[in-house]
Amino acid sequence: MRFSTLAIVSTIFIPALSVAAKTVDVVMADLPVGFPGVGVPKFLPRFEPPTVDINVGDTVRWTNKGTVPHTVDEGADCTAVANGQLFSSGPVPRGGTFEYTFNTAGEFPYFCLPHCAVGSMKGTVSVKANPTSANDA
Ligand SMILES: [Cu+2]
Repeated sequence: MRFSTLAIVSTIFIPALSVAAKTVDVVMADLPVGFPGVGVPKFLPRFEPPTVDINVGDTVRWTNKGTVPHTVDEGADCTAVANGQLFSSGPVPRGGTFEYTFNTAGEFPYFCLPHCAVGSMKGTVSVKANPTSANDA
């Protein structure tokens, strides 16, 4: 009697390939920075967490839990992507949210327009190719 490895592997892994899209939260607020216990605690506007890892098809939801408006602008070094900027929220007020669904794999640096110069309000979304996308080609 032959043992069908392929059948067993398929049975185990096919459900795992159906990865449901998810939403990941990032907070925008004045949060403590620096080294705990050293000097006076310092609060600066920033994104928390500053880096998120997601899969293609997932959504990032930024929520402003601070007191002043923030933006979510694709770009590095406080400079917006010149052409084809994927996302630019405009001012997100206190309590407001901005969402973007990433449909392409890659690294997407972003920043807050009014607070990038402070040096603290930058982030990166790292998007991995979804395992199922290999079957979509
Ligand atoms: Cu800001």
